[in-house]
Amino acid sequence: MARRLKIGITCYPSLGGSGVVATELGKLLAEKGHEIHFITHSVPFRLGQFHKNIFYHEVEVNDYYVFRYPPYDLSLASKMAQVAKMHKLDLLHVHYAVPHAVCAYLAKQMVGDQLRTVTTLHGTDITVLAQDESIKDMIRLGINQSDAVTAVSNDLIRETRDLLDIDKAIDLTYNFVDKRVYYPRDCASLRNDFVGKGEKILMHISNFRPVKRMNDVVDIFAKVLQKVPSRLLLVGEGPDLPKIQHKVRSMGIEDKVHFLGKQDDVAHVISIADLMLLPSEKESFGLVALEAMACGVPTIGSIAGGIPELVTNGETGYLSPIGDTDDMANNAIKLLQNERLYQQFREACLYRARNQFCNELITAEYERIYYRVLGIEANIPVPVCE
Ligand code: GMT
Repeated sequence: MARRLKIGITCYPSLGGSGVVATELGKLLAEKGHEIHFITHSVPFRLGQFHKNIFYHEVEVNDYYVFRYPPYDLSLASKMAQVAKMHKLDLLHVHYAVPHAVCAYLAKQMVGDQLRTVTTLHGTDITVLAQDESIKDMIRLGINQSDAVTAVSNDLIRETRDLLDIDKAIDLTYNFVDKRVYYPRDCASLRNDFVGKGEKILMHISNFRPVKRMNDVVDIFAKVLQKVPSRLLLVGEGPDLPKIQHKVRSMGIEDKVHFLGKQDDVAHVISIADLMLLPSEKESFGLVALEAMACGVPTIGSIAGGIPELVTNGETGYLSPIGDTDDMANNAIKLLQNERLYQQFREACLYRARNQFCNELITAEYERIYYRVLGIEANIPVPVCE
């Protein structure tokens, strides 16, 4: 192995795909022998068991009485600098540009140029926040001052360039799944808790934000229900939850829709589904569709952001224009009513997830970027995914 690196990782530890990717990446790097220091406001929710190469540093915010708004960003930057000095970190890898890229830049000012910074753009940090003129220049500064920038799809790279007028090279690093965790689980009894004989399960997992188009999720399901006996399982919580609960009641389908709230054991939950619904307005990648793919569950989704780079239309799922719930419902019905076609899609899902988005492949890509910004020659072979 090339030199063992000391890496600080900052992310939103308790929600969203960016936190999941950052935490899983840290765990995989630690398994490969690198020393990983999570610098976050709480313990990342997917951190799991103790590992000798993983350290956790809590960011404590100073809420001195003159502060109307306790300055989290400054506390984070200070903590990054302290940890970097104390543990002689090689680099800080921050996930989600706002405010983390700027905090890393500040930390570097305090520590010195030898500390390298890598920023991974995940989606709404660009597609939503970079549209806000009041913070746009700050996001651009954070990106331009990073030693390397990565984004989770080609579409996000394009959108970053368009919105922020950035020339800087941006590396593509797709989301990944750990194949030791995401594979089709045997969940017959869990499935039977929700469906009767012959019924199908449609599932949606998200943070119930407007970009997820939860109304479309329910509309697609209601249309499918007219043709195929089925249930809708909604996993997650967020601002649109009350609105959706009301919609489900007003449509009179509340006995067919199950609200499961937040769930940690996503691989088991997904394994009971027949289809994943992802009709988002914006979606830089769609980690949940990849998790579903790895469990052999095709996605019915929208042609939005990076989803088409993940879901191969007509092979591992079907994609329709944003808002076209008729087309999405028809595609779902086609798959659910044709067992042979469904099995083909399932096989294609398993193959694609394992071969294109496996943990070894993407972890090696991140390592290559780390060694490059540090100016260390390292031959990281392209792993063979099996
Ligand atoms: O899905 C979300 O809204 C959460 C968000 C986040 O920042 O955690 O997810 C973003 O990052 C994920 C990991 O890279 C991507 O898979 C999601 O597509 C992306 N979400 C959006 O672009 C809306």
